[in-house]
Amino acid sequence: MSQMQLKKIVIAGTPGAGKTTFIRSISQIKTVSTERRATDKTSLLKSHTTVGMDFGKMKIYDDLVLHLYGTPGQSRFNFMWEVLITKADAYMLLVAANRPQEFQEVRQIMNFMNRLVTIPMIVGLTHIDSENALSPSRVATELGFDDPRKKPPFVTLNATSPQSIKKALIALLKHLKAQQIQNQSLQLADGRQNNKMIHYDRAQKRFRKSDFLKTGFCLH
Ligand SMILES: Nc1nc2c(ncn2[C@@H]2O[C@H](COP(=O)(O)OP(=O)(O)OP(=O)(O)O)[C@@H](O)[C@H]2O)c(=O)[nH]1
Ligand SMILES: [Mg+2]
Repeated sequence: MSQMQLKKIVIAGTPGAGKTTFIRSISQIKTVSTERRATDKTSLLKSHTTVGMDFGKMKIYDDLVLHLYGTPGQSRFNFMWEVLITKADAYMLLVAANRPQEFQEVRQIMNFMNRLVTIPMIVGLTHIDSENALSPSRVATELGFDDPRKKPPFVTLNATSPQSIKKALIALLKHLKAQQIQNQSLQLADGRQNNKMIHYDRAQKRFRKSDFLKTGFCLH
């Protein structure tokens, strides 16, 4: 029997990017959340905001479990960003593709994290169904990823859709695995992307193990 692996994944991003919704949509346990009524500019976007953290769990199969931590988006709670990111194996930065006025704040979040940790991260673009959404390449440029070698993977998702969240998590796990292999100076045997449609069992809130074979975390 192989050893159970637990990966701690942080979901970061500006207020309203979709962090709480993401974790609620995908968690297999009742999530822990710390929402309060929004009083400042966040209230223009939505009624409630996270003031502590979100927590959810996702058992991908018996030997791979994800713990998902959502940060508060507001920078006045950045002490929580530090608490969460310093324990994380990887993080996903959610960026609302339709709100370029927040990209400066997004960069500040990245800088904050990068000062504390060097862990794999990917960008998850949300709100791409909005008619004002910028394309992924435009967002990458606006966020300052001019050098393709330094650009993290970009995925698109809708935080209300478990199917799209799953694809985003697969991309993150692949990236994490690739970084681990790179760190060990080994070649990634299969770097091909898995773009197949993925089966999600709504009743059991569970995915097929085979879907995750290509992440490299399933060794048998
Ligand atoms: N149309 C659309 N709505 C989305 C998408 N992703 C998230 N949402 C909605 O956007 C809102 C996001 O709210 P939250 O999940 O509370 O955002 P948050 O990132 O946790 O925000 P804070 O806790 O304030 O930092 C919710 O109403 C979601 O239903 C998307 O891709 N498209
Ligand atoms: Mg939240």
